[in-house]
Amino acid sequence: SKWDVLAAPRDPILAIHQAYQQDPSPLAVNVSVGAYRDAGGNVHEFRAVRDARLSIAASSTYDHAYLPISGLEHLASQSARLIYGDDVFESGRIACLHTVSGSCALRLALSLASRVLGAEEAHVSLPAWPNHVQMVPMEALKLARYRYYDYDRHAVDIDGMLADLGKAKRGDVVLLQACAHNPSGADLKEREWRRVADVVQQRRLVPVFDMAYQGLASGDMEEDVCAVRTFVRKGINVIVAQSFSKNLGLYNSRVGTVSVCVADKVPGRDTATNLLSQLSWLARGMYSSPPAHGALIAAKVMGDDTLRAKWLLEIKEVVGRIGKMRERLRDELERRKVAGHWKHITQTKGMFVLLGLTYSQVERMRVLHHIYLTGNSRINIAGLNENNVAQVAEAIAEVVQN
Ligand code: PLP
Ligand code: TYF
Repeated sequence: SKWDVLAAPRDPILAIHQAYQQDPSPLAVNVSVGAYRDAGGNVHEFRAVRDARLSIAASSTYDHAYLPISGLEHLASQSARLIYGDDVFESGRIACLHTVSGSCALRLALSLASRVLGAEEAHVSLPAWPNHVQMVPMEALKLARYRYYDYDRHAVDIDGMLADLGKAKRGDVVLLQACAHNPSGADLKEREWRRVADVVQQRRLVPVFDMAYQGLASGDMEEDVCAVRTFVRKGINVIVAQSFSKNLGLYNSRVGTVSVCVADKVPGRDTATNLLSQLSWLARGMYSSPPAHGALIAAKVMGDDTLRAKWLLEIKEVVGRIGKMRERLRDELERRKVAGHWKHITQTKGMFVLLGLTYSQVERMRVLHHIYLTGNSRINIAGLNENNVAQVAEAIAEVVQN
């Protein structure tokens, strides 16, 4: 019978996270799913988020009515300012919609490109976040891959990337991660982004930026958005999917935005408003309207000078701890003289690094050492702390030698 279906493929990252949760060993270490953990190993609540959450909870009234399809306006405008800067925001060339986190923002970005802009193919980095690969055909786009990470050099393959994008067809989507590339942690330098922007402009591609880690690469919000702003300054129309899961630690509240910035204003036409209505129409068919609670918290943090300053300071602390753990891990491996390349652990950015282990070494890490990393040997650096970093290094040493 048609109801007798096979199981769907599992999410390769969340499946490892689940396996960790089922491991009773006190030695088990979770470096799989990309959530920021503090020095004590707990998923972290930002102090500014806590303040905003408590102040909202203390109010004697609470509006449970639906948000509009486009979500919380105050969240959307704060997000657009964070991405494009105040000047571009005030120029009236931006459509920004509050969405159900970065995932729905991405889905809407692809949907707009496919259904409204008529794109037929989407180019995704090699390697990529698995959801990129899954979403593209779901929005009726053909999947193409461009070279991104060179596993031998442990760095971005900029020449391969430019060569592959140079073959894209006019109107194709190119999906770019703005900073802290998942899974490699390897980002382009500003001058490399300018070269990519040249190709995108020449070939009239539709750039979709996935920005799930703004602030968490360099510790600075502006620096981490330089790719998007490079494109905008060049006069390229861009679509941006923004997530607040990581940089506000609001994972299960599902807060994000999708925005479009158009370079030219057509006289007599309000293109930004029309784009917002197209995005709203797509969101209506997908989930109607987004949830409010996390967005109220996020908008309060970003819109209040004191809370915002507190937040930006804490982002720097978070990035500082990640940087320190990158140094600690590299140091522990080099001290043990483990064969392999470990320099890139401190040269890459954000939460992730690809260790360069084989699939069977990763399996041995899991089965023998209770260390849960994804099959491509990606570890979440933020899952490391002083209590487990030596244990992880020791396990890597063992699997490399055996
Ligand atoms: N894009 C990338 C590369 C991610 O790592 C994530 C993180 O989960 C997302 C998008 C979207 O996340 P969310 O839907 O939690 O905002
Ligand atoms: O890559 C990660 O670990 C994060 C979290 O389906 C995540 O982006 C992983 C898988 C997934 C949703 C989020």
